[in-house]
Order: sequence, then C-alpha cells, then structure tokens
Amino acid sequence: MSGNSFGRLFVVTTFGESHGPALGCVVDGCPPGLPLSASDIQTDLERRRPGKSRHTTQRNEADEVEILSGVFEGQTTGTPIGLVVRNTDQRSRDYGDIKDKFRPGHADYSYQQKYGIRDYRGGGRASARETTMRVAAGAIARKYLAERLGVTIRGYLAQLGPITLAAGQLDATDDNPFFCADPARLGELESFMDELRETGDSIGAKISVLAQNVPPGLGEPVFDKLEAALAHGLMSINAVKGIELGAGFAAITQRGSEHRDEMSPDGFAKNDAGGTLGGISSGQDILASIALKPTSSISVPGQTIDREGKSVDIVTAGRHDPCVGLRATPIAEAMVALVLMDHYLRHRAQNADVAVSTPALKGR
Ligand code: EPS
Repeated sequence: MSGNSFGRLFVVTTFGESHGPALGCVVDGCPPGLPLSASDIQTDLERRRPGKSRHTTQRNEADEVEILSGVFEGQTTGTPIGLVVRNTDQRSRDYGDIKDKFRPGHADYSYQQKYGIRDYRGGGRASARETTMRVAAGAIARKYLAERLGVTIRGYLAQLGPITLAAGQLDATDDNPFFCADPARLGELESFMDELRETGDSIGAKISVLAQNVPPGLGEPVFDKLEAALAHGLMSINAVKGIELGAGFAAITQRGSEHRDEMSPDGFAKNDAGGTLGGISSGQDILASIALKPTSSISVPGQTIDREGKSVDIVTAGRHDPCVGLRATPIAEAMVALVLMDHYLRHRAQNADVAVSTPALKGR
C-alpha cells in the first residue's frame, strides 16, 4: 500500500492499524533547534483521543506518545523524528460478525477489491484511528509555525447535522466535547446527540479551521497552489466529502464586486478569498471548511453483500462515533499545520533572498 507520506520538504509518513500493536510516524525535514518534548505533542493528542465523552466512541485509549528519535537534549536535531503510540484497548471480537461482509458506506468493500486482503478489525488502516499520527506530526508543525512565525491555527465545529453554529468564541472550543465556539448552543448539541444515539444512527458535520498570521507568499503555482495543498491534506482525512475555502460554494452566486476583498493601506476589507490569491497566501486569514459524512458503522440494519457476493443483512456492533465530525477539529487543524509548514519551507528554499518593497497588508 503506497500513499502514506505527505509533504515535500516536511515529510510525514504514517503507519499502523486500528487493532495492530501500535501507530507510528516518521517526520522528516523538521528544522533543527526546535524545542520539542512529548508533552508538546500530547496536548493535541489529548484533544483528539477517543473515549472522552458519551458523544464519541467508548474505546478508551490514552494515546501516549513516545519520541523515538530526532530529538536531543530537548531540541530537534534535523534528523527524522520517529513517534509511536501503542494501541491498548482493541476489542477485535466486535468485528467477528462483519469479517466477511462489507459495511455499506465503508472502505471495507473498496479495500477488498483493491488488495484482495484486509485487516477487518476496527477498519484496519482505514480506521479513523489512523488520524492519531497526523495530529502528532501536526503538533510539531504547529509548534514551529507558532514559535517562529506567530501563526495560530484554530478549528471549530461549524455545523452538526442541521444545527449551524457561530464562530464567536474560539477560546471556548477546548472547554466542551464538540469543539464548539458557540457555547450558548451546547444544550442543543447535547440533546441532538443523545437522541441520535438512541436511534443507532449517525450524522455528518462541518468543521472550519482558521489560520492567522500566515505570512504572504506560501503556495507554489501552478499545480501546488496553497488551496490545492489544503484540499489534498484536508480531503485525505477519513470521511471528508467536501472542502471550501473562504466564501467557498457561496462564490457561485456572488458578483465580482461582492466577492473581491478590497485593499487599502489599512489592509484587506474582508476575507471572501479564504487567505489565498492565485494559489499563494496573501496575509489574510486562511479559512478552510470541510464536510464530513455520517459514520458508516451504525446499528441501523441495512443491506449489503458478503465476500461471495451474496445478499446479506448487516448491523454494526461495537464502539463507534455517532458523528466522526465531533472529533475531527484537531485532525483538520493538524493537516492545515502540515500544509503550512511544508509550504513555508518550500517558500524559504526558493525565495529567502527576495526583497519586496510593497508593504504587507494586514489580514482579516
Ligand atoms: C473506528 C472504529 C472504532 C473507533 C475508532 C475508529 O474502533 P474500535 O472498533 O476499535 O473501537 O473507536 O476510533 C478510534 C479508536 C480513534 O482513536 O479514533 C473506525 O472504524 O473508523
């Protein structure tokens, strides 16, 4: 299986399955001299880990990270950073019944068709558990970007099923199990999820990520535009079915006079562009949103086929997230961090000597 590496200069390669002994990654290309300890990474892993509230999977993993290489006396050395997290709460018997069946809407069927073999336990490599290492690697990128450039990356739940949410209180997202920045609506979210769980069904969600203080110049025309890289990173997250930048699909009905972000010596007047012009960061905030589909592992009975192609009924038992979107915020933040880090290093490699006299405008 190929396609397990992401990035050109800040290259992250992940490995591991949901019910295997461990998950791991190698981060190659991190600049030397960045202060780094396991606790820098653990903070983000804690935000993503399962089993923290009644609204997510009850699989309880500590997701404790071990740094195997690339750090000496508390600083990165420029050599590959190896990270590992052991799996400790696998319950593979839950998957006995669906071993030879394909969950509709799940990767079970396409993995079988592609490889002729699959680790059916917990979805194997297709499991959302795979996102653990994205978050671990993303924490390193996030730390570098924050310390060296002052970049902040904050995500939030923008929509849960039919419930649309405001982004007013970004500082509140870590105080609730939804990463919700609209705390007045928490009761509504709790009731929605409690009722949903009773039905055994699942629901989709929208997550938005805002990156601020991103310097202008990141992104490589033409095939590696920053938005193309963001789309690649964000669309590679399990269950993501759509991405928008800035005004996104609302741009379809806008006029040019409405969409354009006017400029003055005081900065950009607004941010419909979502932070890029011509595939290059403009200094405006990066605003990316993703649509996550409802989880396919549900206890609502459905129709499928078995390995012989015979029609069978299916009900998924076990511990699952009724809304994968609820845990996707730190994952989406991590992918944005990986993209910005990789493109910062690429920009620096080619353009470190460029001197520009045009002032950098303040973003929105
Ligand atoms: C997942 C199925 C469940 C989830 C898992 C993602 O795995 P299991 O059946 O082993 O409990 O718990 O999520 C995580 C464990 C995690 O860390 O995100 C799936 O099919 O995607």
